[in-house]
Amino acid sequence: MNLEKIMNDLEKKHPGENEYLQAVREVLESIEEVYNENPHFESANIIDRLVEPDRILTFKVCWVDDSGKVQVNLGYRVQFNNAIGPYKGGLRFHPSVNLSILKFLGFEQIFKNSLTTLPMGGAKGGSDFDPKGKSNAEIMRFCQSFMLELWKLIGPETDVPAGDIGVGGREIGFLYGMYRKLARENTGVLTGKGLNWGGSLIRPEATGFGAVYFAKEMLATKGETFKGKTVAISGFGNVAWGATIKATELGARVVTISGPDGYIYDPDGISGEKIDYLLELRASNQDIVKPYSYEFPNAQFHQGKRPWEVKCDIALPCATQNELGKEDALNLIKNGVICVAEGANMPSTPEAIEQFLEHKILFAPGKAVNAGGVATSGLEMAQNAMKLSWPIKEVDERLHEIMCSIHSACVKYGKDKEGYVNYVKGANVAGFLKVANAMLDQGVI
Ligand code: NDP
Ligand code: 2IT
Repeated sequence: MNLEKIMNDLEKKHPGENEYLQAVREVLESIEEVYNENPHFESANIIDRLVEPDRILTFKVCWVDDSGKVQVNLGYRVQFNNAIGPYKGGLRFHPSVNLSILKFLGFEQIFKNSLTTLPMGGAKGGSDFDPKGKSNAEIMRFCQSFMLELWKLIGPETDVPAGDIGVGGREIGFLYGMYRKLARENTGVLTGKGLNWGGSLIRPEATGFGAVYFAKEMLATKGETFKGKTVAISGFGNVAWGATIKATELGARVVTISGPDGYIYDPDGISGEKIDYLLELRASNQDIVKPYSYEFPNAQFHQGKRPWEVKCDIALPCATQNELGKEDALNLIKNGVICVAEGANMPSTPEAIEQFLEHKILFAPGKAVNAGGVATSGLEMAQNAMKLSWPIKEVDERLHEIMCSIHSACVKYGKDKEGYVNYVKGANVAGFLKVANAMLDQGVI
């Protein structure tokens, strides 16, 4: 594999798509060795076929706001690869959304979904719509208009979207309602549905729970547990919420959460009624973290800062891409961090990852750590196909098993001669091999 030539060609073809190029480089660096050892990958030109999405749908979303003004946003769906199952991946509504971000997320999703052991291909979609400050009625009208275009491309055996940043249970409800009306069918076309209309128990918690189950396995390789540990978490969305609950349940103290404007440090730990309070604030569509420090006076708000300056044993970045840079990594290491597990997608920059690996910190990438979300989406699809619902215990046990199996796959392909597990390499190689072999089996299409 001529990595630099591949990257140069991609940069020329897709100038400025920095997140996408970053995600591709990371995967190619990891798989270079296994790719070169298996010449049949090169003769089938697997790399060129993997790095470009199968197709991208771009569309305009027009909707009317509460003042009667017509608003226009952009909508996208990137269908990346469906060699091992229907396209599967979330929808992100955030003003920063562009093609580069959705291509990076769709590309990552291929390998993540492959790791889950379930038959799901990779996709991602979304819009530059900003849900912040919008009324429920505005969100409904936007979702309906968005689905008016998207429904033609998706289906329970074709492409199954779900939530991501800015898309939770409420948005999935509005999207599903419109799909059902247009397609005239009730099928498992979206995951993250409400429990009364085809959703799965544990799906809302699954990404955060799964991340903590994965981190628990990482800690166990060093004879450590969550008990008594101090945990720094960023974000306070769906993923951070589930991770906070599960880490607390396992005996840890979560001391930070964050938003785009800064972070909260709460030395007493964020649990119980404090989580309920944050959920209330989140449901109001407003910035959430600052008011926390008025409600709970022991907590401090650090404007414009990231939580990585706090002393902690475990760090779980759960907000967004590239939110943890080299200086943050060095701070965490200086303060004695033992484990960094990515709840978000690509939250650490390549320079930060380099530091974690160099210092032999337990570090695992989002595509392994946060795969519990999409894995439970896969379990929701299975329940929908059987037209029944499993009890909490069954879904949670399956999620736990899947996270343990992803951990084993990372160890299998990522352990070096000295016994250090490079989870980045392990996850990328394990995810890649399954998809690449499926592509070889199915011929050039
Ligand atoms: P949510 O919209 O529920 O929450 C996002 C959180 O991140 C919010 O606390 C938000 O703060 C914060 N945030 C958003 N943008 C920024 C930014 N630019 N800087 C700092 N903080 C920011 O999203 P999710 O919890 O669903 O997603 C979080 C991450 O996890 C994303 O990387 C997503 O791709 C990934 N993920 C999500 C899965 C899921 O099932 N939902 C599954 C796997 C991965 P505020 O609300 O104040 O803007
Ligand atoms: O990044 C992700 O894996 C998600 N946002 C969840 C995707 C899904 O289809 O459940």
